[in-house]
Amino acid sequence: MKRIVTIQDISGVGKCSVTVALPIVSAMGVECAVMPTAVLSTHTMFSGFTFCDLTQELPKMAKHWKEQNLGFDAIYTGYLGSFEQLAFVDQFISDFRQKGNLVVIDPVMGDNGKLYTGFDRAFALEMAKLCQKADLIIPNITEACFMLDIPFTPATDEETVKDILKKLCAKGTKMAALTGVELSEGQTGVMLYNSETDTFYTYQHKKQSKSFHGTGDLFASMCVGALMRGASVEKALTLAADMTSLAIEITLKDPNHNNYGVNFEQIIPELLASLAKVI
Ligand code: PXL
Repeated sequence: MKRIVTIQDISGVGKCSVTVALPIVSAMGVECAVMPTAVLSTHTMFSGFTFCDLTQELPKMAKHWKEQNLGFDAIYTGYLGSFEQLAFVDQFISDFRQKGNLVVIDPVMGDNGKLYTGFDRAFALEMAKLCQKADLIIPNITEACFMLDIPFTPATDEETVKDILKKLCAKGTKMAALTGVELSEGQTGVMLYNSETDTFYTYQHKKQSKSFHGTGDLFASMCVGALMRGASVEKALTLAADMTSLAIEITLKDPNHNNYGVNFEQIIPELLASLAKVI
C-alpha cells in the first residue's frame, strides 16, 4: 500500500485541509500520514477562531521520521500559514525527495480574486518559489494570478489560461493544473499543462449553482489519492472534478447542509466506484 504525507493545518470544525485529506485519501486505499502545521478551532472564514501554531514541532517530526527510516510515496501540501512554514516545507521536500515519489503542492491562499485572511503579495511570491519544486501544483485562478504577480483575470479564455499555465511551469514546476476554468457559460473545470511533454489537457463539466469552502482541498485530496492508486494525471483530475461537483450537488440537496463545507462523506461510495474504473 502506498503511503503519503500531507502537510497542512487541522481546523477542528470547517471540513478543510486535514479533516478532508485524511478521510478521502484513506478511503481511496492509501495510507495518509499527517504533519499538522497548526490547530485551529475552525477555518479562517469563521470569526474569532483560535490558532495554535505548530511550526516548532515540524522539524522534530521530520527528524524522527528520518531516524525511523520512514519515506513517502507522495508529499502533499495544502494551507501553510507563514514564511517559516514555507521554508520548512522547502527543506522537507529536499530531505524526503526520493526516486519516483511525487510532490503535489496546492498553494492554498485565496479565491474569487482575493487572498484569505493573513496572506499578502509577498507570501504569494514565496509560495510561487516553493512551487518550483513540485511535480504538480493545483492552484485556482486567484492563486495563480497572485503567484505570477499579475492582475486577477477570470479563467474564461483558453489562450489566456494556457499562457498562465506555461508561466507557472517556467521555473521548474513539472505540471500545473488550474481549477475553476470556465471556458463557456454554465461550465467549469480544470486545465493541465505538462511541461515535460509540452501538452495541455482540458476537462469541462456543468457548473454548480453555489460554491463551497473546502472544495479545493477535496479536489486536491482526490487527485492525490487517484494518482497514488495508479491513475494518470488526466484521469485523476477528471475524477476529482466530477466528484467535487457531485459533492456540491449532494450538499445542495440536503436541506440541513451547513454553509462551511460540503457533504463529502456522502460521495465516498461513488468516489470509490469511479476510482475503480480509472485504475
Ligand atoms: O480550505 C482552505 C483552508 C485551509 N485551512 C484553513 C483555512 C482555509 C481557507 O480559508 O482557513 C485554516
